Amino acid sequence: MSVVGIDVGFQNCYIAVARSGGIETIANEYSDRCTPACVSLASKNRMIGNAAKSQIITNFKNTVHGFKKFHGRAFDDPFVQAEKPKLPYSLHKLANGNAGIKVRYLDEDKVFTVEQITGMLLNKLKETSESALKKPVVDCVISVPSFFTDAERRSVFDASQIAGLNCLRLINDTTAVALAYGIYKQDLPTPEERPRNVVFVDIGHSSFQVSITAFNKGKLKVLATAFDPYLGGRNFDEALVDYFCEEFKGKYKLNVRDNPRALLRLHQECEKLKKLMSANSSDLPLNIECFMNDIDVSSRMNRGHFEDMCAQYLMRVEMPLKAVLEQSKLSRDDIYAVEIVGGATRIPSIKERIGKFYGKDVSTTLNADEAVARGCALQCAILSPAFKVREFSITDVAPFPITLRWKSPTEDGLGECEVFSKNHAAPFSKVITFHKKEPFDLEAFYSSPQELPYPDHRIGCFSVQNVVPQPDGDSSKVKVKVRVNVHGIFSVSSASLIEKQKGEGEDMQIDSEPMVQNEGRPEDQVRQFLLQQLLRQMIIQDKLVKESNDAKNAVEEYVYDLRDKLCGIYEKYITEDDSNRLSLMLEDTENWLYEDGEDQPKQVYEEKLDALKRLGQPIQDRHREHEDRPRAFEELGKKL
Ligand code: ATP
Ligand code: K
Ligand code: MG
Repeated sequence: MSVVGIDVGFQNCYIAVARSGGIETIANEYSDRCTPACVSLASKNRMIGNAAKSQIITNFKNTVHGFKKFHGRAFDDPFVQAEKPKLPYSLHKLANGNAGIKVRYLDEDKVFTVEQITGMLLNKLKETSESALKKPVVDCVISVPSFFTDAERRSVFDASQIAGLNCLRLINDTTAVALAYGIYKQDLPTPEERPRNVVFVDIGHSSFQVSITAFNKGKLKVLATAFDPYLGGRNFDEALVDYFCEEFKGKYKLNVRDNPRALLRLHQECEKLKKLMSANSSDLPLNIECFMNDIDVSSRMNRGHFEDMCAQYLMRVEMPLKAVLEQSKLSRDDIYAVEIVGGATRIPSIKERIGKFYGKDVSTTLNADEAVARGCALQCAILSPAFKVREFSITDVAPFPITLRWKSPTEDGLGECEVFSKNHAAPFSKVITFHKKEPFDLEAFYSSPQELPYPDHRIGCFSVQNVVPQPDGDSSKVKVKVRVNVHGIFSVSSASLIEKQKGEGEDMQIDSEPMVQNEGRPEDQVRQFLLQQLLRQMIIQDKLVKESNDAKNAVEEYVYDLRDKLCGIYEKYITEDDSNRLSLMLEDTENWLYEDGEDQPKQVYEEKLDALKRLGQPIQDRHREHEDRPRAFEELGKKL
């Protein structure tokens, strides 16, 4: 059984695997350990990851990136609505109100759910890990931002199922990092000693997360988490883009925002410039040739100016740092180290602000890009029975308080209670006892909507059925189990009716069958199955296109190779007439490849190649025979 951890970033994905030698981050077919979170749909196939990223400008309407925050969101959600005009591709309102992604695929207009798009990406990452491990990959652990709500987590989980993965845990980014930090530390305090408290900051492309985690030998406990879900590297890119758009309007009379391709190019160049400025405080050039309307543009920027432009974002760095410290009830002196990960922590003034706030130098002992994936792989190793890894217990938190409200049709027992307080330990189960004579509904919701980065505070409705009064007419005792599970998802998992046993000590449970029905998700399994089938079809289609491309390339290569050799090393082994005839045929084939042979099934190319080889092979054989002869004599000579 394989042990795989996946960090699905807003921009960058990483995969780590556990092998007997330890945890290893693995590279994709481009020898790149980072796979861009990008899916490109085209008229014949799909491209995912690096191949898709190269389509961002050329096929901008159908190349989907920056979709991670659409998980679990309604089309009308204010965040979705604010993103929409900035996206090069279109969003579409789905029948269930969610945001779907509209693209042209196989020459038809198609709408994909975000689960399908992430499913494609996850499936690609699955394939990458399968080719590294040389065996099937099913079990995995996937990271999500710590502030992801129930709806967002369920959506990512659905995506993992579409991808054919069995996600053992959705783990919070900063918790994965904490695990990667702690599991190999030999010098952690014993369980009786005061724990070592470490701050973990992860600032990625789209968001900012921070946690404080307490370590003792063999365990970690997250004390608190805080976040700015809308602050990340991309805000800094956008600030540069805004600035240059404005500048080019005056300087070159260009309306960059009206030209999606130019705007995307500017984005890419600004991101590069931003990264350069992290290493370099001097004046840096920005040059883009043939930018728009055949105009070359150029400008300059330096770190000081950039920081001024981004003052509004830099100001926001402190807030989560402060919030997490307050919630943990620790003082700065209790903090042992501040570990930073995520690409955007490389921005010097961000790093500085973090260090300054906690009054210590930040540590960069973890790999800033790979720590999340490595932590995921470690968690997978711990959960997998097939893998031996040292015992390490992880206690996370539920970042948002959850309240349960109940009502029944006729009884007037309307009530509510907070079942999970802020930063309650998770995963965690609780049993709540009700006294009821009839079925009743439970409504779960996040009880401090102002803290939520997500506009809808409802979690779900659960109905407890089959509740009847006691034979004597009294209320029955109904025990309901509520749970924040290992994925950070809330559920009402079971209910049981307890019958009073007159005179005897213990109550007896008379119905252990779960009677809880979660409203609104009954047809899920069928739907998931159909989506898996659909993905499989797309994979087959991509494979056919790839095979046909490979076969076509083989013909092309053979043509060039043979032509070269006909005027070179093969010249002596073919008559001039035959050579001329063959050359003509090669030329015909080359022309055909650009015309009728542009797009054919694999077989057609294979037949073409066979026909060429029938003519080429005898020449090659004669050549080889001649080459081998002196060597054979030499060998013979040695033996004699
Ligand atoms: P998220 O965690 O929000 O889902 P992600 O995991 O994809 O996003 P990361 O890969 O951690 O994000 O970071 C990517 C961001 O870091 C990008 O905005 C990128 O431009 C930025 N970045 C990377 N290197 C540097 C650098 N040297 N200087 C400044 N920014 C950098
Ligand atoms: K990442
Ligand atoms: Mg990240």
